Amino acid sequence: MTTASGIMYPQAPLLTMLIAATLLAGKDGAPAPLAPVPASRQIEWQRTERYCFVHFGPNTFTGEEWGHGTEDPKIFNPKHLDCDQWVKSMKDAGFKGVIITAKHHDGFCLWPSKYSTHTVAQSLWKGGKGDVLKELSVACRKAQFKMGVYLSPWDRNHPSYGTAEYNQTFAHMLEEVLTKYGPMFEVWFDGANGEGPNGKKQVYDWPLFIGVVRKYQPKAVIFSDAGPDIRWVGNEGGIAGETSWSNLNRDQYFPGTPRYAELTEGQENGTNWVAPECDVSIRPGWFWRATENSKVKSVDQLREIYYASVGRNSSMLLNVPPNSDGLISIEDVTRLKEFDQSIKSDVAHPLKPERVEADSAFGKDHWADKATDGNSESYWAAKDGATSATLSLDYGKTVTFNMIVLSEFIPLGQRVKKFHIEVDGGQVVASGTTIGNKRILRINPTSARRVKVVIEDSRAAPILSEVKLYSPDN
Ligand code: FUL
Repeated sequence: MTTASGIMYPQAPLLTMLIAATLLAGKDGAPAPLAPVPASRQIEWQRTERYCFVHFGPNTFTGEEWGHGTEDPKIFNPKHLDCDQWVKSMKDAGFKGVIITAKHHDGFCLWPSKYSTHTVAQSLWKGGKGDVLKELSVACRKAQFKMGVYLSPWDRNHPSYGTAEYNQTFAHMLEEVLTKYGPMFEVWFDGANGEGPNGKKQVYDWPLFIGVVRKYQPKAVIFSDAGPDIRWVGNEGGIAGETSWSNLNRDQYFPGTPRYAELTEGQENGTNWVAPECDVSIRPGWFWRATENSKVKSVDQLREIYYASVGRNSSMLLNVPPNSDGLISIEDVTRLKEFDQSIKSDVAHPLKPERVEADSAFGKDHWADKATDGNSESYWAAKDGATSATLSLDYGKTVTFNMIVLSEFIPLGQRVKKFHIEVDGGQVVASGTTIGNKRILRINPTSARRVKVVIEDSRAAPILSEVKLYSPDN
């Protein structure tokens, strides 16, 4: 399919998507999917929820954010590099994967690429025999941790940048990265497109690049401002929209789009499934600097980001940049752990309802209790044709809660447009627009015996796989 911007995105055939959704939906005659629906790689990615970014390279040694590409590669020398330490710090804090800047805008390759003379092979590190991607991939495999790569198309070093030849070079580099280091869960394409060493800008061959990823890593999701699989959220603060659609009119955007503000909310009737990802750094900069060791984000800041990303139908991609020794600094390691403990304590006391009822259901296999059975593959579906519905929870006694987690069953499409939560006597304690993969609502501690989830408006019959309330204490 050729888009308005001239980019061609290979599309999953509609029939395949429908079959996949139907298989996932159960045996008893399930509700029909509502397009667009996610591909299996997108569903898998959405469940990853939070994972880390690693910005690492010559900038780690110069203090630059955007290296010029003229840096002496010898400056890259992380003498104590320990990828096991990175992975352990992240995994111990509940993160599920890591995406590394294999090549940032300065063009320096963290692996010994055959297609560049600006790589680890020209550095002093390990006498030019080192390979950061190799070390990270071994550490990830050992820890069963997901790995992804960031590869900047913009290259301020490569002599062929700005010519058609560069597109081939970039495709070869991609091929190296995607064939030598095991499975990748995500490939991250930066939208920045500046001049190369010859003063020229590149016209990128996106169909070529996307084709290489699909060929060698078909299970990886591809990120850019415009997908094709997942999109930038439109800011680098880690904040998704209060309204957050996975649906996007993808053909209207391209990497580097000036209309990036529209990416925050997506579009209710968007043509493609391209959910938002929230990238944000734990420090002021993307790369490590000694002067920013005291500026690591607080637990409260990280909590706000988590609830505004994972809690709003997005994912949290938290950048934790290694220092010039090649280690994640103690300040960051400690903060990651504190953050994890903090969000885990928020969900330490789930409440179990005694009875669950709905004003309608699609059939007995999709009755109301499927929304509270703790199984994300089962779901409550309102009757066909309903665009509003109510789920009523009775806890049998007065309970106190301060958090509500709602999930739609996304394989059948994102549907809910408007909802509220009310308690005994009809008092509304929370309200919102979209739900999507996960919507987390934090409220002041509220006591009630009965709680209603009222879906006021929906694109098609509402389908919820999870409704869960949490108590602030035992
Ligand atoms: C931006 C880049 O220009 C920044 O340096 C950083 O890598 C960020 C994640 O994406 O577009």
